[in-house]
Amino acid sequence: MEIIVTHKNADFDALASLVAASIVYPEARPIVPKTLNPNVRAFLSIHKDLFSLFDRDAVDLAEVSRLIVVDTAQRARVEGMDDLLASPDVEIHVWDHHNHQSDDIRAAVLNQEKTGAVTTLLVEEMERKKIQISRIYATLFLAGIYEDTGSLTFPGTTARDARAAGYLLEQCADLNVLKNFLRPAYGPKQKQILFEMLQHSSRSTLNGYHISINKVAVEGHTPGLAIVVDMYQDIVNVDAAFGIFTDRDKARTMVIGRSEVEGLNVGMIMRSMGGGGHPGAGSALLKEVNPDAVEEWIVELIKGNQQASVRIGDLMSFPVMTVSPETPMEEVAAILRKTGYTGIPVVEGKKVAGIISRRDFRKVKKTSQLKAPVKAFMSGKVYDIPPESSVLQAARRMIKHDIGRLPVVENGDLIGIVTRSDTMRYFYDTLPD
Ligand SMILES: [Mn+2]
Repeated sequence: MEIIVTHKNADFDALASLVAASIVYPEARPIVPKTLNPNVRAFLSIHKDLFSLFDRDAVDLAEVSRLIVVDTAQRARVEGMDDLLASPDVEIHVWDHHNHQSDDIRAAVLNQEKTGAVTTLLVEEMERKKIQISRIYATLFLAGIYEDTGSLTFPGTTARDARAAGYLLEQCADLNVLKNFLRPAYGPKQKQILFEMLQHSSRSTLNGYHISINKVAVEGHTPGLAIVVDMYQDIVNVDAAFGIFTDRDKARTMVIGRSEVEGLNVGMIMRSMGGGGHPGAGSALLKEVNPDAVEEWIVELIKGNQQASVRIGDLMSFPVMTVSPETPMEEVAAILRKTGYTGIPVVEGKKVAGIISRRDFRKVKKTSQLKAPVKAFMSGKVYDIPPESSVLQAARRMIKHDIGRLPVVENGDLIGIVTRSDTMRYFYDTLPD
């Protein structure tokens, strides 16, 4: 007998790949894990009979000669299969997209690729084998791809995921069904927490911003708190809102913040507390803390105006590699090649006279022109930025003028340079989940 298994706490990618594998391996029985994510459980409560899934108790593991594992390659994530995973008589096939160092399932056949969702690999396989996919199956597979790729927006998304999603839409995957099940968990528990927050809501003004900080007791793992804080901020209508969610039994406190104003960087505040995020949203998980102390800590961090301390002057690189207007183009080319920079300022004394970038080399038509001074090819129109501007201002400036770097100028003198990747690194600090 052949069986298909996936990891515990199955998400949509796990369930979708489990079902997809049962099509690719028509003899194999897909086994539903005992633990499922809430939205997957909700989906299965309506759809379970459509997919001929098996409970583990319904199969005799002693009969199994081939084990197909999807969406993980780690033994610890697969429940109740230790004997099979260890048995030399069982042929193991793995379909996965994670590639962890701790992968320890020894597979006779390993299909492991760095796609956003593992369902993508199985959909490709079905397409290759020209297997028809019905509308309900296409919907489930698309849910798998969308969940693991954040509807194709997460950085780990690949072109293959998008292509597979396109193929499933051609097979009439139903986006209305998806919308209902993929919606992040906002259920009675979350509603209750929001209600409690609203009952005790208070507003204060700090550094000119309207702030609301709310402390709530929660029990056990509570997903969807970020959405609750989002809705809370909307309703109380403040510049920034913070939720301090404490689980007393586990001595754990989750802090979630949300800000709508540029001057109040929640990501910075959360980083100071050991968490992370971006300017508009962030979170931190704290152990053994008193919620009142956490509230004071947040107030202190806002008062200390942490976010205001991040100015372009802090982010810029210096000293700046520059050339003079008389530098020959070939020398500039050599510098760009050596440093990997895409452009450098041209200066006279400390004043920026222009910028020369790789793009400007397109104006060079004859080799002899490489002997000419850079001033003949540089762009004289320079967009610069003062050191006290915010990162967002710098990013907007670069986007508006389609340039990759801004000289930082103070009292007319060049003091540094800031690039698009500097601002990107600042904004795209990872959000913990
Ligand atoms: Mn996955």
